[in-house]
Amino acid sequence: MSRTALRICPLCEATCGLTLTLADGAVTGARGDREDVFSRGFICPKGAAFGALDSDPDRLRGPLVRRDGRLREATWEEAFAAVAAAVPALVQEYGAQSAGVVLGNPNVHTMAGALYPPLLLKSLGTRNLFTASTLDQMPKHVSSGLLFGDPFAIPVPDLDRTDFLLLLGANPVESNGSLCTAPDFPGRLKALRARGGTLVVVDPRRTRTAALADRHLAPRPGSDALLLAALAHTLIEEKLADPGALAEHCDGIGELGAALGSFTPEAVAPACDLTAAEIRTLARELAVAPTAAVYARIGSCTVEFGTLASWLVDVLNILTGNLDRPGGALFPLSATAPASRPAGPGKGFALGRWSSRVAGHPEVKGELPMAALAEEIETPGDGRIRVLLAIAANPVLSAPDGDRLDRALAGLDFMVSVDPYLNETSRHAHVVLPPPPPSQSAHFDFAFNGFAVRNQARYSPAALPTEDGRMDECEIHARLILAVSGLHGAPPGVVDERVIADSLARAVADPHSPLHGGDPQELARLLTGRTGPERRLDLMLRTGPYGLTLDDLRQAPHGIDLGPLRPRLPGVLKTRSGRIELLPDPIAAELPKLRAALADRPAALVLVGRRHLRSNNSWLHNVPSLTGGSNRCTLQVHPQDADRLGLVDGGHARITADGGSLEVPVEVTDAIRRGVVSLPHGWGHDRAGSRLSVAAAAPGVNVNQLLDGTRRDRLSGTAVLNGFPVELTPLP
Ligand SMILES: Nc1nc2c(c(=O)[nH]1)N[C@H]1C(S)=C(S)[C@@H](COP(=O)(O)OP(=O)(O)OC[C@H]3O[C@@H](n4cnc5c(=O)[nH]c(N)nc54)[C@H](O)[C@@H]3O)O[C@H]1N2
Ligand SMILES: Nc1nc2c(c(=O)[nH]1)N[C@H]1C(S)=C(S)[C@@H](COP(=O)(O)OP(=O)(O)OC[C@H]3O[C@@H](n4cnc5c(=O)[nH]c(N)nc54)[C@H](O)[C@@H]3O)O[C@H]1N2
Ligand code: SF4
Ligand SMILES: [Mo]
Repeated sequence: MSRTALRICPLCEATCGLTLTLADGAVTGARGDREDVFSRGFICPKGAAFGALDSDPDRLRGPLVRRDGRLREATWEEAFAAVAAAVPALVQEYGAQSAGVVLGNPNVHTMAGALYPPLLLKSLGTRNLFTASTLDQMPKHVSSGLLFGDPFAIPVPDLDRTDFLLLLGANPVESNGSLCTAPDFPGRLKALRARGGTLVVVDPRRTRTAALADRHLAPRPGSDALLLAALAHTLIEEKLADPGALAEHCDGIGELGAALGSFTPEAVAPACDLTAAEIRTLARELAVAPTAAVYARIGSCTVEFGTLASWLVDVLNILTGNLDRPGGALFPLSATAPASRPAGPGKGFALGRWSSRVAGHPEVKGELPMAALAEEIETPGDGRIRVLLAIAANPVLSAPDGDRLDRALAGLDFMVSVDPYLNETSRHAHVVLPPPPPSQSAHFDFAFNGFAVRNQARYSPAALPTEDGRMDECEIHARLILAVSGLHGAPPGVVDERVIADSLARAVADPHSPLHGGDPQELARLLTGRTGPERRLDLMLRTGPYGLTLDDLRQAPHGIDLGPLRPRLPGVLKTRSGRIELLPDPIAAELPKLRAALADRPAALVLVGRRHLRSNNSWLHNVPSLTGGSNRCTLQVHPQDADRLGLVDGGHARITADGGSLEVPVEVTDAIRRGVVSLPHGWGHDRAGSRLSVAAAAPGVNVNQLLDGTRRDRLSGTAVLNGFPVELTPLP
């Protein structure tokens, strides 16, 4: 007998609703849920492979504990007892800073990852937090923090209503979008063109997204900040800037012209390898479009001037009057956002409140750069990281210089991995705690609803019961928190009940909360969830801006549509001035470095990454239906570069950069511009002790081995992963 169940897909930021077919306690099929209020039936090959991924035989079924140097199967009780025996004692002996926490990307795709890491950090009392953000979007958090006072106030392009979309360094036809949650991104781009709108794509590769565009510009990688500065300059110089009603919310508009003075199209054109005329035309088009949105992602973030580029994106949206208006770029409002408060001055956003121990890297949003993790483990002295908790993180492949990190992890006194796979990183753990497959967990998108192109709320209860011998990931996190806090053995529910009690105490005392003046105990009894995390979700919904409850979501299994994005200024602002701070000091201080970069001689050959529709960072190469075909770890080279360097399609090359060298198969293609090569990340599955049988058969190479981690976006600590110089030599 088969039945169906609905499940929001956790594999990318599009959050599509899936209809799973279930038989004999397993997922036998997945299709798009046509009634889903947001995704309306859209699905991609990864979502369609949900069943195969869910039942991957290499997924760990139970915990592993290291004994006599080897990881062996153990009971959950033994696993948490091992954590409880090791971590509090080490922290007691060496201090709170001897513990480090690494949070990887899938934490934004699980309820556990949203609800528990803040509590874990608080229990440990450490400042050594490293996350995928400093390999990704941290520049955007910093620019939003500085502009709007809130690092999470990230405007998203109003895809469904805009007349003009300028998209830089993103390939949503393959990635399905990022910091812009939009199921069927490709369909929405086609709809934009069908309604007479314009799409301009800026990417050194002719991607599938670029193929949909009215115009594709292929500048030199790393030059987006210059291009965007020249666009802003042109708007000001040609008197095309018209912030309209935004002007009353902005400080610093007047100073912007002088700050960007030297970035004329003529000055930046050689560095970008575009013509000044192309840049001026683009600025004029942006200015005259009835509505327009500028949107930039990975290719503009993980570069040397990532924060400046991220800032300039919003500067352009402001100068053209498009920020916070329909058809422009708006701030979403998720159902679990804290209740809004009256506009006015806020706490602001500070950088560098503390620094890393070894190299003195400034803290950003409470984090240290992932690229500094290895040195913090290796370098002797007080506060050296001896204990590491890695949750849904595979930095050995995702971060610069994986070999060094690999050695560093091997030297830890104690390491815990919360991960379904024994892979390049978790193989170093002393205890591995595997979450169940996604069919056995409930789902709510705490993170992505805040970046969605339409306000909506959807909840998926677990499609299948937790299999015998498995533990829900929320319970794993709760027990881990208890084990590191010396409370091993306490019922995991106490973790949630404490959060609920604290949140209720705050809510009833907060005059802006819908629960103001209530009785906390009474309110706690009202919460309807069957589990701790469900009760916490219920509470967040009740205190949220739409006053929803978990029951409301349960009664609407295809989701609740909360309407198109609406203007939210000045309510979102939390700067000290209570206004948009258009030219914040840290940005102004960085601009001379961008100006100086104009004089740099560009490298002859630089490398950029790429994503494939059937991949997902470092962990989807173990599903047979998602591997093979065009999803390969090849080095893409332009035909003219191949000729010049003596490389042939299907041949091999040695590629060398700061961090090391690799042997790679060459793919000659004119879909990449001259002077640029591309290698995808997340490969290199050939390390002993991993259990990834499919991935190991076609391991690929780890592109991040080409980096030593010293190239960074200074303001955000984000690693440069795109546009770094490489050298190529043919191999026989
Ligand atoms: N060169 C280069 N490097 C890059 C990038 C690039 O573009 N180029 N991109 C960067 C970006 S944007 C990111 S976000 C990072 C991502 O890098 P990471 O943060 O390392 O994330 P992933 O590789 O997605 O997966 C990490 C781990 O999560 C585990 N996992 C999967 N599902 C679950 C789950 O439900 N629960 C738990 N607990 N674990 C789970 C996987 O087995 C894997 O071990 O890589 C970065 N690295
Ligand atoms: N299929 C699939 N989907 C994914 C992922 C995945 O691994 N696979 N990963 C997920 C994650 S963690 C993230 S963060 C998102 C990322 O989502 P996107 O930001 O859309 O990432 P990419 O598809 O890597 O597209 C980045 C583009 O930037 C271009 N680029 C490189 N350098 C530069 C530059 O200097 N300037 C400009 N203008 N362009 C440049 C590259 O050629 C590439 O086409 O995707 C998510 N979705
Ligand atoms: S686009 Fe993303 S969310 Fe949608 S089915 Fe594919 S992987 Fe899942
Ligand atoms: Mo990412």
